[in-house]
Amino acid sequence: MTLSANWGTIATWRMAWEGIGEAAERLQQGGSASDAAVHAVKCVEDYPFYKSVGFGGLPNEKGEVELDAAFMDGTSLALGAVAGVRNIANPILVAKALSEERFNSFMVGQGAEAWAKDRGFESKTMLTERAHNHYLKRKRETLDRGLSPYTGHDTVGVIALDGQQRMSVATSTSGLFMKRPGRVGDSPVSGSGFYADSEVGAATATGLGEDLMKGCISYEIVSRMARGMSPQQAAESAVYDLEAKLMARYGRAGDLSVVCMNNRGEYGAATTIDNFSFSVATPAQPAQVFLTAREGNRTLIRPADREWLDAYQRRITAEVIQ
Ligand code: SD4
Repeated sequence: MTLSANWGTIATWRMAWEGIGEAAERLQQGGSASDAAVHAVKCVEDYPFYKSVGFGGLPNEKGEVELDAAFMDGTSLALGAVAGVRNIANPILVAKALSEERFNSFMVGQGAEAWAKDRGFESKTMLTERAHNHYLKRKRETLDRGLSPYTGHDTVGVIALDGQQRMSVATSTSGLFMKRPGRVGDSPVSGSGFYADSEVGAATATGLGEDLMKGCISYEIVSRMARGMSPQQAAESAVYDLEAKLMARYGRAGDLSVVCMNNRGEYGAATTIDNFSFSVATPAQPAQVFLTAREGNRTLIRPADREWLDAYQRRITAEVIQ
């Protein structure tokens, strides 16, 4: 998809739609890419009905919410990340603050929590009653029906391009549902869950972190754009090449989904699954949700219609029946 734009923002999943809308307003008014990306992710972290990011995120197998987040400034290449943090209201704000540190910019667990507390970042109990009910229900279903606890995923990754051609990317997730305590996926790992280089573009991923990390997928997409591919070509070729390589060499491949944007505001998306959605805003296009469909080694993209959007809202706010 080609659009000329002097600013733009794209994010994984429908859940980023509202945040992308607010980020677009900031970008339109001359705001920076880093502010826009962080703000959009914070909106998702704060919304209790998104069960895979921030407040309301699903817990690990012991019933505790452990969160990962990262931020990268594509101009200075500064990056900050946290992994496995508990009881922090906005992991993305801590990641952004860590990106301003020369050393110790990727912190995990208790060390990260203590640093955040010292710096005055808000503490909050991140497990909601709703997320706890989901956990109990899924735990029982998993035991009763032998379902994989690891299916289902939704990391938010937001890319922003500002009017000064600066790019940033921000991610946040509660990680794989029912993960082991201490497990970390791709989302806070540079080059895997995210990468940004303002001279080229940025990419961010969602899916099975264990497999996304095997291909450093976000760095790979940015490299392919640097070598002259359009964002859509870079996204599709990187995702399907990685899937093929995993099948040939590892014997299986988990879900792999990505979005990317170059520094002209052209964007792309690719996925190995059927129900991947993403959100975009550019000067030519108010915040809009798109749905994808895989066809061979192509990812087809169409706008989400009102019916789909309404059904989504009903689904995510529906009562969790135990
Ligand atoms: C992870 N990639 O922790 C994350 C999970 C995810 O969409 O994307 N969910 O592996």
